[in-house]
Formats: sequence, C-alpha cells, structure tokens
Amino acid sequence: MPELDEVKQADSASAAEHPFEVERIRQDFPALTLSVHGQPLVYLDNAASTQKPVSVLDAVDRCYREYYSNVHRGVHHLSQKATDAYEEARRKVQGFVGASRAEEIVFVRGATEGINLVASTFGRSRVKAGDEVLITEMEHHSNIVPWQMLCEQTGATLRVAPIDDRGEVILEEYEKLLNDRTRIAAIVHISNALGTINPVSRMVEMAHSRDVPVLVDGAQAAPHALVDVEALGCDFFVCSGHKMFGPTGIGALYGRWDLLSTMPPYQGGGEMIRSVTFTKTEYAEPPARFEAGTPNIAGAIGMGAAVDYLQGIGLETIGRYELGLLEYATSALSAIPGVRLIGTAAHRASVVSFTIDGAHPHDVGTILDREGIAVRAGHHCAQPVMDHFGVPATVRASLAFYNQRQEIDRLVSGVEKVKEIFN
Ligand code: 7TS
Repeated sequence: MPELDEVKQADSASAAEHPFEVERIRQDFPALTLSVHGQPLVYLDNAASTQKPVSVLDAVDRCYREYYSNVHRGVHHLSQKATDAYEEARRKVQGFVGASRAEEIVFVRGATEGINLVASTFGRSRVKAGDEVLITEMEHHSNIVPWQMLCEQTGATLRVAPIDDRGEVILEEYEKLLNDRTRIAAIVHISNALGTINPVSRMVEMAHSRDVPVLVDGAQAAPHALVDVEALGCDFFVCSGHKMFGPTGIGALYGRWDLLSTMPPYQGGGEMIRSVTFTKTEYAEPPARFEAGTPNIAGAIGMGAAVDYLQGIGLETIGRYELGLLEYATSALSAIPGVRLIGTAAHRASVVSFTIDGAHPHDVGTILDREGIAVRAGHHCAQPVMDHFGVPATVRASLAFYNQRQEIDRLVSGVEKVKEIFN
C-alpha cells in the first residue's frame, strides 16, 4: 500500500482528472444534513461508524423490495437473483482488497467476528501449549481478547510488541519477539485510537521470514487507504462494512486460499456442509464452510454498493484529501494551549486523539455535542493504549472524506469553549 504521505505526492495530473468536490459528495449522505441541538451536525466519529450514501441505502432497499429471498438454496427466480447479487458483492469485496479469488472472501459480521473466526479455527488447530501469539500494544480490544482467549484455552502465551511515545510500533522489539514459538502475529493496519499507519508490509516480511502467518486488522484502513492484500503479503485481513459507509452487521475476512482451505469450520449449521449423516458430516469448501446459517444478504449487497461508492471516488483521492484535512486539524488543535495530542506518529490517517488540561474527555464530548459536534470520548476499546499514555480516555475526532475544513474550525471553537468553561 502506498503510505498516505506518498499518496499526497501523487501526480497532480490525476488530481486534476478527478477533482474532489466535497460539497457534491456531501449531498450523497442524507445524515449530513441533520441538525443536532439546533446546530448543523459536524460528524467526526467516523472511526466508530460512518454515515451511508444514498447508493448504499438504495441497494439495501432494492434488495428487500425487488428480489429478496434466501440465498444458495432456492431454484426459484428470487432466490437465484438474491444469490447472484450476494456473490457479486463478494467479488466486489475481492476486488476492493485485491484478493486473487472470490473464494478467499468470507462474509462475517464485522472485523471482530473475522478475528474471532481466525483465532478459533486457525488458532485452535495450530496453537498449542508453549506456543506464542504476537500482537502489538496499539491493538483494538477486538485484536487482543480473541487471542487472549485462545492462549487461555491452549496454554500459549500472548506477546505484545511495545509502542513508543509517538504511538509507533518499535520495530526492533517486534522483530525480536518473533521466534520459533510464534504461531501467528496479529497487527492493526491503522490504529483507531492514535491514527498510526503501521508499516504493515515490512512487519509481514519480518514475520514471514520466521514462517509466521500474519492477520491484519484493516477495520480502519479499508475506509481510508488503498488496500491490497497481495501487496501487503498478509495471510488474513479483516474489515467492517459499517466503517466503510456500508451497513452494520456485515464485514469481510480475507484468508489466503492455502490456509483457508485447510482450516476447520467456525460454526456448524446449514450451508457449511457438503453432506450430513448422524455419524459423519463433510464440510463444504470455503467460503461456504465459514458461513453457517442464513447470512446477512442485504448487508453484503449493501457492502458491495459501498465498495462501488468508494472506488467511484478512488481511495487514493480519498487518502490525499483526508491527509490535508488531518494536517489542518492536527496543527489547529496542537496550537491551542492546554491541548495534548495523543499519537503523533510520522504516518497517520483520519484520527486526532487529544486531551484538554483540566477537563475530563467525557465532559469535553458532552460540551461538543451541545455544539452539534459528534466526537468519541473514551478509551476507544484500546485501553492498553490509554495506559501507555497515562490517560484514562481521550477525545477523538475521526475524519472521513465528507468532512470539511469549516467543520474542523467548528471543532476548534468548541474546544475553545470547553477551555472557557473549565479555566
Ligand atoms: N479493529 C479496529 C482497529 C477498530 O477500530 C474496530 C472498531 C474494530 C477492530 C472492531 O470493529 P467492529 O466493526 O467489529 O466493531 N473500532 C471502533 C472505534 O474506534 N469506535 O467504535 C468502534
């Protein structure tokens, strides 16, 4: 993946060909016209979940109105139409993440379920007592707890690569922690709490040189950066539809075919079998093997529409625009006395996390809400990151391509207001 600072330097010819018209783009998102507490909404909670464009809303609506039926099991017209649309969505996600075959894409509920699936199936079949699982200190709880559970169940040990005070993984330490006992490494692509973009392909190379497979948590990367699982070299990649301007309750797991095809099932039920008798069940090939029961049909179709939407703008265009906005927000907030930025890595995307002297982040979030500004205040499901920086919580403004500089200006005025109240 090109790092976002490289993206910034992408040739201006392509920028001229695809001018970024944020005002026009905003019109695609009905929620952006909402008022909150009498103020026009400033939505800066995109790392938690994103708003949906009309094309996604329409795709879900059309599915239910025009061709809804269960998939993979009916010979009738509607079931075939729904199945075709569901499988087409899988191919869209395949193209989006750069997988070489559609069978490498498993629809799941979201990044969390994708990680749990890999920890439960790949993990339990490969990890034994005395083995190690390597993660980093900046993981979301979704990329900590499933591995901790696996270690508890198997007697393996969870090892954690530390971060420095800018919020970057200390690569020498990460490399040192990879050893003959390491069975899998799980790393976040872009941190939801700090915005750090990890040098994933380098980290994958380090792991592969020790024959350690790598799962990349791409929940925050997929909406902001061009993802190419083949270029990253990772073995597993997970993302969530709802963070990519798609529906909730749907996400994708990419797994390299040679690994996926040897993994035992995650859940048992309909659709994941080839044949069942009371004495023996034969499992279907992936991805069906991992999609027991009726899937989130309309969700997958909506995720496919979200992928179309993102690709229509272009992830490089999005990355370039968002980086400008992030730099604007970072310099405006860091210029305010008493504001402390948490996470100052050289390569960051989308997220500005900060604290204000003398004000609890929850109070800051509440005051900003009264101004119509939606941010998240809390530990962002990354408590070890908070512990590292010695704070219980931060205020987090997380950007998307539909945000504008004037919204950052409103955030800055909101912060000034907080300071007036507390000082
Ligand atoms: N990994 C990362 C890096 C995340 O940011 C999140 C959600 C997840 C995994 C889990 O994704 P889910 O879709 O399965 O829930 N992050 C956040 C957040 O930052 N605020 O709310 C959810």
